[in-house]
Amino acid sequence: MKAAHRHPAEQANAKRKKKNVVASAVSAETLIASKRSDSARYNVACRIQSMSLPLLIFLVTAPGFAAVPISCWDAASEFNDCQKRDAANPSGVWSYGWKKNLTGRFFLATTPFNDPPSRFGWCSASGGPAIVRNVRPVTATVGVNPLALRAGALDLAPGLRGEYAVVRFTAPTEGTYKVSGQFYAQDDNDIGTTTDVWILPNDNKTGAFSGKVDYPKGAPVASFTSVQFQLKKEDTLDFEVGYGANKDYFYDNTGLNALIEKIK
Ligand SMILES: [Ca+2]
Repeated sequence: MKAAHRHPAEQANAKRKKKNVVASAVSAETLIASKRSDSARYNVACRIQSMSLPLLIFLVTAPGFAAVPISCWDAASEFNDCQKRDAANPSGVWSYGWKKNLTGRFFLATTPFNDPPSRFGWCSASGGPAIVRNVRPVTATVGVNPLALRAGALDLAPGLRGEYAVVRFTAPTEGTYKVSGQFYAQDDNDIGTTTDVWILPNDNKTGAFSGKVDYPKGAPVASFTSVQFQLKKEDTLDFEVGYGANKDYFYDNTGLNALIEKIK
């Protein structure tokens, strides 16, 4: 039925419904801006920010389109470090930990890593591996042969005996997940990062992404673009960093940017 032929009361209802949808969209964006650390709300942000308001209104009001099947997660911005009021590991879809070898058992890194004012995170009881973020909006310079940790950067450091630093994503539902981002050298000094880097589905090398970061002699960045994984609920994707072919963990700090999108 065209709007012009509607009963006046029905037209008024339609206007109120449209107004409510717009108000909901605006309030949802406001909510997300103030609560980015909450994964569930951040997922809503990704959905809303990726579409225009008219499209959002259509999707919310059209029969059968009440739920928008798009979700995304960002490893660095959602990192829940030890100095936060709601500090937790695991935190939502994310767990931070380590393995003795690439496909071995996953151990949670339950020891807080505190290096104020910039670096906070989690590490093993021995201090390494460690998963740390620069929580400040300026570069953090660390050490004599300096490590320059960019503002907001997430950093994975392998262990002395070849233990892998791991950021684990656990799929909240079954589906196809697209992963894009990069591992990159944080130790951009004379010695530099030399690491082997991986994205491992369910602790398995089959179907995994693998690369290496070699600041002194090779590529300082290992990028992964739209790599897809078919995951069941509770399946895992492990972003892992090892000490590389030189079997030396000194100056092996490796940055991680990873955006995960559930595309169907
Ligand atoms: Ca190395």
